[in-house]
Amino acid sequence: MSTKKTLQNINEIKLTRRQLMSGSGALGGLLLTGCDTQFYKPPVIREGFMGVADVMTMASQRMLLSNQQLVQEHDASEITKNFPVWNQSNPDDEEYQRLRAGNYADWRLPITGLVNNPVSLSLEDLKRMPRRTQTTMHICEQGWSAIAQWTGAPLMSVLEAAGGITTEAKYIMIDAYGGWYEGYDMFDAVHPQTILAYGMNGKDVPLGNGAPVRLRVERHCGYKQLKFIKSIQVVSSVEGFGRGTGGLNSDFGFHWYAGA
Ligand SMILES: Nc1nc2c(c(=O)[nH]1)N[C@H]1C(S)=C(S)[C@@H](COP(=O)(O)O)O[C@H]1N2
Ligand SMILES: [Mo]
Repeated sequence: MSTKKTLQNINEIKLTRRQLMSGSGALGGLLLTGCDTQFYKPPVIREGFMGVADVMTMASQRMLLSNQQLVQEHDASEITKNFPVWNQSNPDDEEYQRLRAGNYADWRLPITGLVNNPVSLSLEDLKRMPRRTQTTMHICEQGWSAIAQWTGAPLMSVLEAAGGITTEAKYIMIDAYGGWYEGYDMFDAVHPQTILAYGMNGKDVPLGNGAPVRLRVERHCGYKQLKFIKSIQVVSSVEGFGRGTGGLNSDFGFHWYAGA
């Protein structure tokens, strides 16, 4: 089975949480691709790093941020003319289609779980927050890459808007309309190039590229760049999500950590 076929299959399957947990709909034994040999390098976790912060204080952010490398940012002239639309391009989801029909005016992003003040942010709220613009290369594990400029709110700012994380917080779980979900560690959550992007190449993120908001977590392969974001939960364990591996793609045999 080619890897291309494999991810297409993932998208063709109607993934309900129950199916995932019971294991039906499982593909099993997937081939791993470029990202593991070329890009896979486990994160260096130092003892005492996690759970230091009550809220994310300046000091704890510094600790998480020290030694974190930025990926290369490109010149605007290098932007790819026709950035692909890959896999899901328009989630077959009633709520999503309603939000889309209203131009996402009613879209809300709940940030819940191990945060001090759960909040629900509108698109306008996100746009009022600190913003970051970065021109980066997207590397899909299925063998293509393309450069785009992304604008959005740093995930760290969004967590701060929720009053910061609690001492038990270990992972950020993000659900998407259409059934995808992915988990991320705190290093990636507070990485300066980790943004909730609402802008692409100076315009709103187009439908096929994940409107209204998609994640950019720049050190990772394509499948971690979650589109059509629906909700964020801060958790201490990935148990109870899907098949319990911490993300849809790792549920199907890909590396959970897909970064360089
Ligand atoms: N919700 C959702 N997120 C997703 C996907 C998807 O199908 N659904 N595909 C992933 C993969 S494998 C890649 S390469 C990129 C593709 O992003 P693009 O459509 O903007 O090129 O989104 C990632 N995030
Ligand atoms: Mo991908």
